[in-house]
Formats: sequence, structure tokens, C-alpha cells
Amino acid sequence: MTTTTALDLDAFWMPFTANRQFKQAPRMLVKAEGMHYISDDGRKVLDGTAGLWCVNAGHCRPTIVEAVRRQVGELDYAPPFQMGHPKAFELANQVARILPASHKHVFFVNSGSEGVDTALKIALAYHRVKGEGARQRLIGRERGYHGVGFGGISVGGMVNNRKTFGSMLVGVDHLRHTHDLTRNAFTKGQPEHGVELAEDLERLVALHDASTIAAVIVEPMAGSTGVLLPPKGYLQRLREICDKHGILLIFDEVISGFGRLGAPFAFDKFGVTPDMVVVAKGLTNGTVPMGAVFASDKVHDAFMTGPEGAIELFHGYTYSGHPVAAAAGIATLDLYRTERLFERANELAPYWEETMHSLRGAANVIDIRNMGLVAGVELSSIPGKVGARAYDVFVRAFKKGLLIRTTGDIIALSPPLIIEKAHIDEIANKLSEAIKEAA
Ligand code: PXG
Ligand code: PLP
Repeated sequence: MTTTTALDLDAFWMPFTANRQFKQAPRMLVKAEGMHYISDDGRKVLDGTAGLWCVNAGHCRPTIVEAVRRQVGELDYAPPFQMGHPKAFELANQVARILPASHKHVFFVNSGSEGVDTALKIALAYHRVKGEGARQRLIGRERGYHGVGFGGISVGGMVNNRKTFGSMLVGVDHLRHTHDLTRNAFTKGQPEHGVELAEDLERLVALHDASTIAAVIVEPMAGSTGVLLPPKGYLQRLREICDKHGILLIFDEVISGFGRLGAPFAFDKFGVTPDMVVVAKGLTNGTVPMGAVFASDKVHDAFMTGPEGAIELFHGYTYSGHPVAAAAGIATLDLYRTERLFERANELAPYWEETMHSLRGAANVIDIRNMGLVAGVELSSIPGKVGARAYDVFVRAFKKGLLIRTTGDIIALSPPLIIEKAHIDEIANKLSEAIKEAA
């Protein structure tokens, strides 16, 4: 077992963490297998969050481990600019097999944040190559999370991620969010109410004029801000309004992609096809950092018009299509396919739904919502101390051997898709105890 008690914790400035609080009472994970982590004090912790929404096939799967091991010993790195290596092409082809035929162009990045930046830049460049360079506005949504790059925080809608970082991108506007507990509390699946909020886009078009708007980016299901599902008809309406005005629609599927909702992607589940899709996390099962942007023929082909020797898009990363990440991605997609994990998520969804909604009535629970293998449990906040109650539940659950994720006073659950019914029961039991004790 790795010893962590003697470790100096000062040098590592931890991301999105209360560093001083954490370092007083650290929670350390040292091993993982399947549905579980092992903590440094040797306890088995059930992973209710697939790491951070990324380990969809479960931990340390031997075929992925072996593919990574083999690749790093064979071709550790290859430059991606004006050079290629087979694994990146192979992964793009594998991904294309689960994409609509019209959307099979894959641009590789290393994270969701880079994927968002990439999609926004492609959108701007697309309109410019089409002779509509005045389309420079980007539209996001309140309570959206699109990573932490300047592009992502600009279109994003979480105030803490924005307020300290200056003016960010100019020319950005936001749709209202769709979260409405007065009308939709305890909904199973998509909320009934809120389709009219898509008309916000018409309002922004009326304000700015369509000729200035490049793209709209939304998470089809908002994950980070607490599992917010789209109201029935909402995404369809956004698509219609975008089509009407020549605006590109980008879905950020960093969380909703790769089976989370019981379909390969949220766009499959909701039957609405965007012009570009951003993915990351589940693409490599979290093993090696990697993300991607999927682009439609319409978007991609617009760039393939100039002289053949001209670079079509001045954009890319040192590690775009990294061989080790690509190998991990190929092995991951292989597992998703051979173990039918997206179908499995769909098959388990009714049991998951029923079990999660059994928490209704527990102290301070003001909403439960779910789809596929994701659920949000919203707690009322302690006045003046937003987030304190859920954090208390999080710490108590971890002590009981369950890893959950919290945002504000919302608990988000998103287990690996290999979960068994007994694990689902265990999540509900431990969570309900932790909620009871925290209350
Ligand atoms: N878009 C979405 C929809 C995401 O969920 C990103 C972009 C950024 O990806 P990277 O790989 O740059 O982190 C994400 C990431 C949480 C949490 O607590 C969620 C994410 C990241 C950190 C915390 O829910 N999602
Ligand atoms: N900064 C410097 C000085 C660089 O040379 C590079 C890449 O060559 C970057 C940043 C960008 O790094 P990456 O391609 O890993 O995003």
C-alpha cells in the first residue's frame, strides 16, 4: 500500500479544492478496481461518480491497461502537425462508427476545456470562411459548465468560475437556465415544463441580430451544476431557431457522452443533432487525458476549399491525438461495444430511477431527478451557508465507503456503467444514512 501519512502536501496546489481544509484532513485514494476505490487507510470505497464522471467502464480494466502499456513501449509520442501515426486515425474511425454518417470528423484535444475552446474557434472560423465574418457572438446559458478556459468560462454560467477573471471574451450572451423546482420537482426523466425558455434565443436574436451570432453552446444535460435535464421539446426548439437563423448549435457532451444517459450520446437520446459535439472524460475511460470535437460534414467541408497546400485551420495542441491516449480510447470503445455498456445503462435505468427516488421524503431533500445512470439529489441549503449541508453529506458518505460528488447543495451520482443492482442499493442506503446524520 502506498504510504501517504508522511507526505508533504504543501507543494501541490489542488484544483477546485479548499486546499487548507483538505490538507488538515486529507482524503486519499491509492488504488482502484471495477466499481471501487481503495483509500490510503485500506478502506473499499464504492465509486458513485465514475471518478469525476469519466470512468464509465469501471476502473483499471485489464484491456485498457494493457493497450496503454503496449503503446507507451512502442510509440510514446509522435508530433501531430504535418505528421501522423495510425492510432489517432484508427480511434477517429472507431468513434465515427457510433456517430451519424454526417458527423464523422473528429478533432482531438486533451480535455473538455480544450474541446470547448476548439469548438468555439471552429464556429467563428466557419462563418468567416463562409464569408460571414461578422458572426462573432457566442451564446451560452446560465448554469452552464464548459470547462475553465477563457472561452469556456465566458459562455459558461457559474458565477464563481467567472467573477474573478475579468471581462473574458467579449460579445457573449446567455440564455436563461431551465432549472425550475416550483414546476418540475421530483420529475423522472425530462421535465414537463420549460420548453418556452428556448424562445430566449429568439429574444437574443432580436437584440443582437442573427448576422452577428456564430453559435449557441449548451450541455444537453447540465452535469456540473447539478444534473439539469432539458425540458421536453427544449432542445428541438433550440435546433429549429438555430436553423432558422444560420446559427451553429454545439452540444457539450463532456459528461453526457459515452453512455451516461443510456444511449451513446445525449443527442441520440434526445433526437436532436447539433453541428458540433464536444466530448472528453469517457472517451478514454479517464485513463489518459483526451477530448474531441465531432464536426458535421457541413462544418468540416466548409474548410476544405482553399489551395491543397494550405493549412485549413490554424489550431491544434502538442498532444492532439496522443498515441497513448489514442490507444486508451480504442481499447475503451472496444469495451463499451463488447460489454454493451450503453445498452446496459439503459436497461438498468428503471431500477436506478426507482431506487434513487426512494430517497424522497428524507430530511431536507427538495428534489430528485434522473436519467440513464445519472441522478441529482437536491438538498435545501442551511441559510447563509450554501453548500455546507451537501459537503457534510459528502464527508459522511466517504467515511461510510461511498464516493459522491456535490455542487452547491446538490448531490450528483453517476456511477460506472458496469454497476450491479446491489451497488445501486448500497449507494441509496449509504446516502440516505449520510443525509439523515447530516440533517
Ligand atoms: N464541459 C463540460 C460539460 C464538463 O462537464 C468540461 C467541459 C471541462 O472538461 P475538463 O476535462 O477540462 O475538466 C467539463 C468537465 C463536477 C466537475 O464537479 C465536472 C467537470 C469538471 C470538474 C468538476 O461536476 N466537468
Ligand atoms: N506555450 C509555449 C511556449 C509553447 O511552445 C507551446 C507549444 O508548443 C504551448 C504553450 C502550447 O502547448 P500545448 O500545445 O501543449 O497546448
